[in-house]
Amino acid sequence: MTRTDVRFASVSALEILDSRGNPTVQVTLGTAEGLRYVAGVPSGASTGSREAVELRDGDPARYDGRGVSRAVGHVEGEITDLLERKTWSCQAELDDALVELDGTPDKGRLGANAILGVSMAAARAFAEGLPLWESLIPRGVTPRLPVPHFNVLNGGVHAANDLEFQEFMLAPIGAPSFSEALRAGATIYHRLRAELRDRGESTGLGDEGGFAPDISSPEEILWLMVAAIRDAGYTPGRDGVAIAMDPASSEFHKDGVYTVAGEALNADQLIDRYEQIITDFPVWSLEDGLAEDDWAGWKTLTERLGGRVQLVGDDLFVTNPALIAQAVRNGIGNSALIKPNQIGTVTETLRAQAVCRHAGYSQMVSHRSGETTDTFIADLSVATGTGQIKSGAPARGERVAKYDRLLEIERSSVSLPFGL
Ligand code: 2PG
Ligand code: MG
Repeated sequence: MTRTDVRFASVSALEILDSRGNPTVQVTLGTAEGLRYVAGVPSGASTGSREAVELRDGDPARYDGRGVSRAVGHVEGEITDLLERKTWSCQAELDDALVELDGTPDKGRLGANAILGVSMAAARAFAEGLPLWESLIPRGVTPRLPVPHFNVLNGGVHAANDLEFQEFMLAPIGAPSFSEALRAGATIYHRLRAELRDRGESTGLGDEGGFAPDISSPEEILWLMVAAIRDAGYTPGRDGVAIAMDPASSEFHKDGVYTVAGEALNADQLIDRYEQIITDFPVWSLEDGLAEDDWAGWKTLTERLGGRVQLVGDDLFVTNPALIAQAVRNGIGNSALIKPNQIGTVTETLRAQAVCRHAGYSQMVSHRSGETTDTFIADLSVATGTGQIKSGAPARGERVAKYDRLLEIERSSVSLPFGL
């Protein structure tokens, strides 16, 4: 049972730095019993246009306009007044009150970064006495440890190379346990580094800890991955280690044209390319294969490839229950990426996940490219039984914090099932 009588005695926020060196919001809530709960808010780079608004100061004299002192001020001003006004009985009551206080459809007045920090810290207060994941389990859901998706090759807006496709992930679906999946990811990551070095490629890293060589062909990247999987002693494919891609195609789509490695493709041609890729390589999941405003293309993509691969909407759905419901009605995609900061409260995130469950859409819980060491999404992925998480490479502190938290959960709850 979660607590049903949380009284906040202190609320504070701090402008901290995220993993890219940009300011973000950290919230600390103190309860009447003298307990403290902290949460850090992540920040994306390839953002969907319909995401909840991340409030930035826009003052060019500080952090190139990226400061979040106004969001911090909102937490310590209006939101503190709201929080300290009463005793809160549950997360939904508090989150609904935050949404109402903001009063805009996109949380643009107080800032989704201010609101989410409060919502996540409050979730920890409601969980007091229970592990966070246990307190977040929705009714009727069986919690499970997720298959980690390790983003080991970075491109797009997350890296300074010529690769348009943003993410190439290792998905150890066939691993017997979370810890074995983590070991597979780390082992292959190191093989990959050796392979790149042997080929004279750069082993510099992108924003999510994956390598960012100057290779623009997605197929060449996939060959490298398959070689590294084999080299590390694993079997490429769903029985061993599969591959997931997030081209984040909104970023290379303009006026109906997708530009990939110098080639201009329309949606049908890009779908042909994907079809060949999933025939030639063990790719099991494709996220944002087409752009967020290309719903017609998505319809074709789903009809042609939806029976063969997971088609994940990220920029397309922005963790928005209404957008996911609309996609379900129109037969668009078959899976949703789940990022709490795209929608702005824990409760609305859980609602988006409920829409997916009822529609039979799969879900992958996700970090952002700008992260803190907060591990909330690890607990969320277990609680909601999604079976999938992506948190970047099996390297860099802010990425492995989530994977290490999942190791702790695995250790403390040996009966939790693992995988898809
Ligand atoms: C994505 C994310 C996370 P960003 O596109 O899926 O990997 O990137 O946080 O930059 O939106
Ligand atoms: Mg994405």
